[in-house]
Amino acid sequence: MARGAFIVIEGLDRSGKTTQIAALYEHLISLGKKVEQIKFPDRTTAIGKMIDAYLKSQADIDDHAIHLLFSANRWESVSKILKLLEEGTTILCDRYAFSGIAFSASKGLPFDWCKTPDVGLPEPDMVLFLDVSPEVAQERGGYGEERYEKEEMQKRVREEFVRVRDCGGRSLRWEVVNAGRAKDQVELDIRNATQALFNGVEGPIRRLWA
Ligand code: NYM
Repeated sequence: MARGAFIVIEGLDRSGKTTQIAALYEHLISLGKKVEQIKFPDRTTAIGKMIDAYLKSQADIDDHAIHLLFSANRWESVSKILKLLEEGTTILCDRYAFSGIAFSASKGLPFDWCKTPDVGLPEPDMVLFLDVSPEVAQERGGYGEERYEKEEMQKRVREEFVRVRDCGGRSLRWEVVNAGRAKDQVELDIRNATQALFNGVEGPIRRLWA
């Protein structure tokens, strides 16, 4: 039996990730596929609660320490991810290690240092990067109240995402989707890009940057 596909959706804040994941999820359900949505940070765990307090500015945490907590928050989900994939369930994941590097590096932490704690995580079969300019993102009702949700920071993060893509390694499939267009157009592009994965993937799950 083919294993489930591991699909990650990345992008700036307000790029439409949550809406698009929900749409793809509904599409897969309508096709009778086994599919689960996950998201990082997962704010429900003990580590996730510390991250949540940090993002809401209720706690101050050193930049290095919070970076490691974001990574630890992924590692604590690895057994669940592998189990779902082995059972043949497709995973749609809202943010992953790529956000981790892009956001921390944009604060000035060394790029390679940022990458190290995530080396060896399950590698996605595809990363869909929803690309939107910070200006368009801002027009979409403005950013929220959390840390990082400012146009200046988002500009730097977008640049870091390009570096993250370029360090992806040979096997990583990274598709850029122009997310500055109407929701339905973006939805169609995402469906077309991921269609070949809907029936699962042959072969073992690879490890990120390992
Ligand atoms: N974020 C997210 C990071 O800084 N590092 C990470 O590893 C991850 C996964 O958290 N602005 C940032 C990006 C977002 C914020 O994400 C919360 P969301 O998708 O709004 O819950």
